[in-house]
Amino acid sequence: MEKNNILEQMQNMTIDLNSKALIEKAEKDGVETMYKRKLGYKVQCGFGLQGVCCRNCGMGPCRISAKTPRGLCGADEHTIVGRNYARMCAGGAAAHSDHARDITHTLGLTTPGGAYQVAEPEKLKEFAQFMGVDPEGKDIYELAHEVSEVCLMEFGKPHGVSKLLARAPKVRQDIWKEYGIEPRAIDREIATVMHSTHIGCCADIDALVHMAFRCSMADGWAGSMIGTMLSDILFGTPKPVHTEANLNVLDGNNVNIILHGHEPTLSEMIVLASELPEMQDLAKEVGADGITLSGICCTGNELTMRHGIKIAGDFHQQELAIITGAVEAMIVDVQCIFPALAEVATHYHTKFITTSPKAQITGSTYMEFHEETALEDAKTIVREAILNFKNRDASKVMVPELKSEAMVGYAEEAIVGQLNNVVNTQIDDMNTLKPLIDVLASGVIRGVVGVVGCNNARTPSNYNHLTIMKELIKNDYLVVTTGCGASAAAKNGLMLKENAAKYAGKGLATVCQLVDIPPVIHLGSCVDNSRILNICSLVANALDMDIADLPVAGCAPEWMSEKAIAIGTYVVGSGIETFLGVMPPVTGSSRAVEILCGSIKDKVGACFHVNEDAEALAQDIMACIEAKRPHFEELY
Ligand code: CUV
Ligand code: SF4
Repeated sequence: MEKNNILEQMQNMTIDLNSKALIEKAEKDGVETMYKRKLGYKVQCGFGLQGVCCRNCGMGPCRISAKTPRGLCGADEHTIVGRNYARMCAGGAAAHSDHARDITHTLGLTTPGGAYQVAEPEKLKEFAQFMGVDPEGKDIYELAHEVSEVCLMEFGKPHGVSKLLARAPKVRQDIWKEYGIEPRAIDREIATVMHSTHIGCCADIDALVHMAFRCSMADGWAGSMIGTMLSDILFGTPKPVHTEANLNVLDGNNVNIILHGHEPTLSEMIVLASELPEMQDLAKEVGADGITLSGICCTGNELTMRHGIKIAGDFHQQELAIITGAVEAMIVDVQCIFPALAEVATHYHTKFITTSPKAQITGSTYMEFHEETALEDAKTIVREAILNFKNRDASKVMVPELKSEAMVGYAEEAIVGQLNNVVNTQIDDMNTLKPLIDVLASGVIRGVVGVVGCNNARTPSNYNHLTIMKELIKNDYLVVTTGCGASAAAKNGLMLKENAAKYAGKGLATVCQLVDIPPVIHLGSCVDNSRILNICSLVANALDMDIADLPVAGCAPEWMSEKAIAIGTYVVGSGIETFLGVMPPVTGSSRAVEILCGSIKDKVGACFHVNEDAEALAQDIMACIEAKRPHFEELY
């Protein structure tokens, strides 16, 4: 292949202009990126793509084809696809929930004046009450510790189902009861899936899908919901705040520290540490003007939501960030971290610092972080980053030109409150929710779509996200977003009220101007998809409807992680039609496709819809919501 041709092919795999520039720099610097590796994967394994490869026992791997329609144990394509799908859900639920578990333990470590404190005492009291802990007459830290214990029980309690299901409308809870997908303890659902997908256990596609749903429900309606709630209590409920996004946020004269991964327990401490005068002084001593923190992936989302910390980039830009040559340290904890960062970092001065025993990576600098010694650990890590500034090689630095401004930080309270022109209201009554409901019912806003999730190398980075978001807002659908979808929107000016007139339809643009919201609303990280469940529940409760009656939809245009599959599954389970821009590995089983994209609707009131053509997918979403509107208007 000719050199230019290779470069062009790689650049065509993203629509981000900064990324294109850095892909070219990577070629010059002789650094391999995901885009280069993708070229080597011209043909991907057809069995894997269809989900019909099983290696659940040592007699395999077995692969289903016309000649070999059954594995050695006799498992057919439906069993194998079903087991693989259920295991993806379990993997995703485990990741989100284990993150939530750490946050929950952290709540137990809070002390007045300590590294971790209770930032939202009122929210804590309210939540305590909900969880059955009486806040009356208790010291706030005593209460925090008690709530921590009660929440920890949600992971392993021997009896009963998730307490958080009670947030959903009663009709919805009945649907779950009827189908039997009320999740029990989080760990139990995950273990049950692992057990049932072991060789010689479950071999019925309906039962496997059922199990996958119950496990995913434990993610959405327990793990993620606890994660979000306790993160707000610990670090503050996000409020609208200005930020900037894309790799130009790296500052040529500052020590650049990028935080990448997921758990705010680490990143919040890095923020605290880097703001200390001693660290600022140290930065000056080594010849920098100061310290610039920025984020990648969901850690970036958490930080920008709560502090306006700039978004360096998304999942597909993690290698490119180091390739700018301007990053002193990439500090990571868990999830969505390319092991490739270790190799990329060897070409530059960047320190690639891993911190979690759950995600150690060969070739990284491992500096274990403990919540018990959080601030001290954070200081050690930040110091390491600052001292690395002197090793920066100016001849290797190229910070690309583009960044965009954005307004972020819309928690449930902010979205509802902003529509009601009061920020940080308590969302408790029909009055507060009325403006939101009115604009929906009148059709000024046709519907609300959660466009969320990752970047996937099977589509050009960001292309599906932007195509779908733009089409939706142009047609007066309000978009809420989390995860790397949120980064895509922020990088491209969709999170600015000022751009509403340019991108949004007349109805939506008017609402944006009137109540001061952008047409695409940043709702946080992937665990914050639980905020979407909350908002839907609030609205449905206020109207005495089921979530499935609302003119809303979910969409993951470029999903790639197991977490995303778990999210999609609990969103469907919650009664929200869910649209995927990339086909999950289930096509090898006609039954699995029939159920997931069809008959599951009879059980939960929604199903999956897949279309790998982004324009067409946007049309599908709008058609689906329009079909819901008459019924919604009638009920209203
Ligand atoms: Ni948790 S899961 S690539 S960071 S959204 Fe981004 Fe979001 Fe997917 Fe990962
Ligand atoms: Fe093959 Fe069955 Fe073993 Fe899977 S569980 S690898 S299908 S023998």
